[in-house]
Amino acid sequence: PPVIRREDYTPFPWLVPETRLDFELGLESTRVRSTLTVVHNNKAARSPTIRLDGDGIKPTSVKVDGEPTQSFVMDGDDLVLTLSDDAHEISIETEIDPSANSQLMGLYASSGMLCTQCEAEGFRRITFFPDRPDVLSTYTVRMSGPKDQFPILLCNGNKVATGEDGETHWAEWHDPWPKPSYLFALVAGDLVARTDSFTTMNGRKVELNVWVREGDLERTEHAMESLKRSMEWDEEAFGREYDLDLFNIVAVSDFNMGAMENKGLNVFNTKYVLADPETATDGDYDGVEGVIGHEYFHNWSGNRITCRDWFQLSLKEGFTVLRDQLFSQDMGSEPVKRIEDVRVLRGAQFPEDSGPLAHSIRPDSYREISNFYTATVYNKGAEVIRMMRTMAGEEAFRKGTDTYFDRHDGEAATCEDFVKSIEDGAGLDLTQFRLWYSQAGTPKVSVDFGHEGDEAVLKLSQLVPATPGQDEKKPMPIPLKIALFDRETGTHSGEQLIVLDKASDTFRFGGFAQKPVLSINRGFSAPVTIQREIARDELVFLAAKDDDPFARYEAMQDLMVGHLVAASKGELGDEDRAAGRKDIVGAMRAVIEDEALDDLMRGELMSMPSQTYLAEQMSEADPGRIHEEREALKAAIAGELQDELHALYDRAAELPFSHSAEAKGARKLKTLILVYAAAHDPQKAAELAAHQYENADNMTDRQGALMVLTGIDSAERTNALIDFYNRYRGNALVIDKWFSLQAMSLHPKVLEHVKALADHEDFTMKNPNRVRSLYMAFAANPHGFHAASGEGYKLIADLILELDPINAQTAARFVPALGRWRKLEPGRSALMREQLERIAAAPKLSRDTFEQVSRSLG
Ligand code: BAL
Ligand code: ZN
Repeated sequence: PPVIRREDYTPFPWLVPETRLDFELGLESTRVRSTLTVVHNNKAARSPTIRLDGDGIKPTSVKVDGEPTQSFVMDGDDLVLTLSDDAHEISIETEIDPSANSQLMGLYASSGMLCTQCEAEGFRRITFFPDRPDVLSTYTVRMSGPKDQFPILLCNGNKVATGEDGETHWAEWHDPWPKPSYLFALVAGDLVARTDSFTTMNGRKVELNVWVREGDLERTEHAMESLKRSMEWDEEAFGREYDLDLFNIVAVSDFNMGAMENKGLNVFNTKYVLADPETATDGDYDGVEGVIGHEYFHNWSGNRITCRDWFQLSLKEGFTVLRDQLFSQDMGSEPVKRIEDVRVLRGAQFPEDSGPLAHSIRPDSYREISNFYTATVYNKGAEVIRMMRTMAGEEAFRKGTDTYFDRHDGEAATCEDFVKSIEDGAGLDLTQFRLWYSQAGTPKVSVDFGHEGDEAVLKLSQLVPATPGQDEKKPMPIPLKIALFDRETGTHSGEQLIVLDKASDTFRFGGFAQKPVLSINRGFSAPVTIQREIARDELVFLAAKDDDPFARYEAMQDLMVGHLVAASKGELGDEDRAAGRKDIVGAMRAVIEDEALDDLMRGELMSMPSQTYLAEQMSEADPGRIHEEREALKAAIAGELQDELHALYDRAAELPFSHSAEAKGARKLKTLILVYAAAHDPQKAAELAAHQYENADNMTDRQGALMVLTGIDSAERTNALIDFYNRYRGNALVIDKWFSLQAMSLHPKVLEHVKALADHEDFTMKNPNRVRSLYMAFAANPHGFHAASGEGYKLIADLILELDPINAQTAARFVPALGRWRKLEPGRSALMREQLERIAAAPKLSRDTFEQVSRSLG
């Protein structure tokens, strides 16, 4: 497959002001007639031909200006038409089979309904079109089909006409806002809606619908409330008002992504729409709110202003992730949301940045753009914009975003357009900051903190590591929020923002007769790794006293990370191990006893660093050793703090179910305490967990208990797994949890369990949620995936090979797990690489999987 390069961008030679589509819908056969008005693009070089992208489709008729023509050729999948003048009307007919579309790109069938997914390049599987984001067109769409099969017919924009003809009915939709083809959407099926309305700041009354299968209607309240909150928040926080009279959300159970921001017709994975206390956890509720917000916010950051080309993906995704993060921060606990977001970044993006698939947030080349819907483009993209906000301050940043929206509304813009708008609107100089868009790799900031006379002296240096294709890096501006704590009083005289923009620099702070304690990268102001020698007692101090919740969390994490990394490397003697544990237990006790903390935050402070994060701290990780040490530390904490943890559990268990922060915090603590208990006294923990399971009146408690039970070989485990399955049989989202919990478990036979689950009657390769529920969960379970025999790697490689012809996009998402071979001890490293080579040698790999595997081996 060819490599596509950012530097090769040229504007399309034709404009397509109007697009008319006519669909005769059928599950097995849908006829599509498209009519495009095309005019020469004055901003591009003149061309006698027009290339219309296609993917696996054939034209059954091609007309120019109403006359059948033969003046076209097929070039691979594309249709290239010769045109004699500057303006024409092109009409093309195609016929597609949605029921055969297992890739879930383009128009496909899902449980009897028809729906579409066009981003990034799915529209070309429906009809021939300049399928690139800088070709904006106004769409009018007519669709017709059997009334009984497709009673509901939806498309972008507004419904302008409907009619019936015997058993068939039709609807015509018009979207007044010019859009690229990736934002086109159509849905036809037997659906019901929860309907509500929202009146915008300028008085536009908008009809809101959340469309689902009949039995799911009761689980849509939270989605609707989240939508209304999103609409209101975007007006207040960013001055953005909705721009149509209708906003539709449709939930679909077969979906590659989380959701899709099609103009006026968002299509969602059911996972991010359906929620009730019986079947959805607190995390699921937060997920629904966050994704509903994210897709809604795209209406401005993505739809009104779209991307010039796919290299600019972070323009809409990075910015929209930041917007959804700020929204969720405002709706719930700001510090806890910040910690969660940093955990996602470190868990998914840092490994990407330090591995073979590292790329900058604005990549320079790709073979398959689907492979670049990554944590780097999304989450690091959000962090980069967050840094601008931190440097500008909230008010000036808002002026910057206002400038961006004013200046580029209606355009297909670039990341450079965004940076320039922030620069002009917020009054920042971002010349050097632009390096964050072009350089990959997580910067390492080394900290040398000393004391001279009455000055605290902070020496910082930065290193941006080499990444594939980028050997040499330049220093980038790194905004670091810091505070200097007086050890005696436990206070500081104010947070400061310093910007490290050189390879190394020294910052001096006067007025310190004694060396203060340094709190750095507060709020995670920069997406970097901080490397510093810090005494354990200073970490204990910060873990107890830091007034920045993130920094306090970080101190707790650092305390445990330092201990576990040294222990896993075999660097700790008995005495050091005991001393380290004592400090950790002491800090944990202080957190339990601190009455100023709420339980959501307490839960964060008490959480262990993940196995993946620990592995990332080592150049050659031994997952088996890390697992043992992590379990041993858990057991030690649970043993030392038995009474405190019990008392905490009992206190938490008294709170009745509600969605309040208090009740959510209590639920988080209960399961966390079970996790600790399981490492210390598995049988006792199994009894406690079984009790929590049986008495649960909500999914958070029930799932938490089952999660702990899956790791303990016991009768309680078997009973709960059987009960859970029978209780929720037929509810796909909950059965996904049942698969996941077993695949994530700490049970010694997890590998065998996963193999058996793949043969379960409810398992199917056709549904991405189900595939992910079993195999993504397993690939993220170091305990099973990194089995010393290499069987875990083989299992994932087998999956990739089997899934690739069915759903290439989903298959390719499993490759990064096998790309970590350079960071493993030699035995596992060789076994993992072997599996990548086996995939690479397979005939007929998709472009998606081929690209990921070759980069991973490269
Ligand atoms: N644009 C793809 C799905 C999302 O990021 O919202
Ligand atoms: Zn998005």
